[in-house]
Amino acid sequence: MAASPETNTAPVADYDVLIIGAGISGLYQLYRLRELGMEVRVLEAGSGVGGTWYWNRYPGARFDSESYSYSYSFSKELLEEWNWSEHFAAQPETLRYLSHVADKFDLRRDIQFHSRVTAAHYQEETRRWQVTLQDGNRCGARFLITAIGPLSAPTMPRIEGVETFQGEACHTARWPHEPVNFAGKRVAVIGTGATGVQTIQEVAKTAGHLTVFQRTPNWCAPLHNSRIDAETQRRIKAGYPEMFTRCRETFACFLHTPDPRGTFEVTPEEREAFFEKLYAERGFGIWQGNFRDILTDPKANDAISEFVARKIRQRVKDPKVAEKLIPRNHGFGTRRVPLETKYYEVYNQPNVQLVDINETPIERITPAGIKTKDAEYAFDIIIYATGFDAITGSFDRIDIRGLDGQKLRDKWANGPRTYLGVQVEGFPNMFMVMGPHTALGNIPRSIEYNVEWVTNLIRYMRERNLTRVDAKPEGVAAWTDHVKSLGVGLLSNEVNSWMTGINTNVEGKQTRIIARYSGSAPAYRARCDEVAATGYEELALA
Ligand code: NA7
Repeated sequence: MAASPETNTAPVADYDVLIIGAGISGLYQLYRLRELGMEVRVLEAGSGVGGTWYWNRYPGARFDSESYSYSYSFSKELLEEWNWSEHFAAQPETLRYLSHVADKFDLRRDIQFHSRVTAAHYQEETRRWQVTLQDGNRCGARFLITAIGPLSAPTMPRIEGVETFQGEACHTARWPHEPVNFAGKRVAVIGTGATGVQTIQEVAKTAGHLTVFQRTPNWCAPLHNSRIDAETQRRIKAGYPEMFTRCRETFACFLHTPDPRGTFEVTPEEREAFFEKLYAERGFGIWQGNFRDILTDPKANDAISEFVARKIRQRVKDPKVAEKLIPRNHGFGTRRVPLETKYYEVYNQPNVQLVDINETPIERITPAGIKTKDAEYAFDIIIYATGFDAITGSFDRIDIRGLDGQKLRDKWANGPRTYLGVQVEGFPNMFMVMGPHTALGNIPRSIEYNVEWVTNLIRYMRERNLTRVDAKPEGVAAWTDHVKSLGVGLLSNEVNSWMTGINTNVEGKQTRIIARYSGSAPAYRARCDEVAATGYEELALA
């Protein structure tokens, strides 16, 4: 039986740093800390590296940021040798890439797999963290780095009878490693977020019959993926330095950045032509590279929403179905925009049915399938594309305790409070990579910055024999207020979504919070750089 952290007296293994998670953040953090000559251990719940790309093996899973803009940028050799086969690589390729990174830099020898962290307690006497794993084993370190991802705690729907279903059932983020065959099968998908959309368009290709249970439609836009030919490959590689420079300069580290014009500063014809151009282009341009005011001015937002609604009506043959697929409770881009490949056309297929569960709510899952208010559906497979307990959820799942046994979960009960999204006051020597309140956007770009900032701080401490770093209350108050003020006026903060901390399936996550930093990535980095340049005066170092 696993011992609790209080009673287990078994000797613990000691390290300089413990990193939780071997995803993109954890791998890079390990690489950087090794350069400092530190003893590092990465604790990973899965059986392999990759994080998000390890867990999310669902059919159709792929990037919707351009693959090359999503690579690590720290190694020229790695950039040169890796060939992305498509503009938006599918999950298996991304997992191969991360596995290649782990091999190339010999990272695996410091990664402990099958090691889910259940508790992490700070001990002031030793200025060290003690970490407990699910199997009861423990280890300790001066520093604890959470590289646990903003979207890694999957949530099942709170629907009666979920456990009674007799067929195959799976959450998309816990997809089996073996292929699942849909041919001739009756398949249900619950959920139509970015994951649901990718799953639906893929499963519809082979399923005998697919029924989509939709609660809230999302505004989707075309991905326009294609293979990368040899000449394009050559151009991408030659252009890496400029591309990464551009990603450093854009608002959210994407290749795309808002157009400086306002929606109504151009003629209606110019506006229409610009929207058409964006709709025909690859990737997030229509969301991240649109007129500068579409996410702040409700009228501008209406204009792009009406444009995309027209596209949906053109693409879906049955007008009734088309109307169901058009969002009514939020405007374009105010939630995460799923990028799709023939998603809307799926609903023109004879083997696909859309069930609007606002009209006919799901009453329960039965042993045979799903019972709604007016029908009973039999299924062989139910796919739950029901999302994550986002941003703070992965922290909530670990018993993290700081000074005087204070629980992080309690501290954040009314929403996260952080210093630069990296530290939490009262939790000395703990750093978060991609925690709440940091710049997310094109995540690997943000990860590289975050990891390097943390590494530099640890280097600074070692050089001065400092063993304890904590955020100051005034620093936390100022940063948290700043993050909140940045959210004012953003239409996305007036909408329920994982980005505002809402999850109907999790107790206590029904109130919107400001969990994301919504300023520009360059401004975020400038602030963090300033802190480092002034000798971390804003932190309590000892
Ligand atoms: P999302 O975007 O949170 O989507 C979850 C979907 O599941 C969404 O359509 C939900 O409807 C639906 N859902 C959740 N619970 C239920 C219940 N109980 N009944 C019916 N439908 C439900 O998660 P994703 O995995 O798609 O994407 C998360 C991010 O990962 C994505 O944005 C990318 O950045 C990567 P709702 O909208 O809540 O009405």
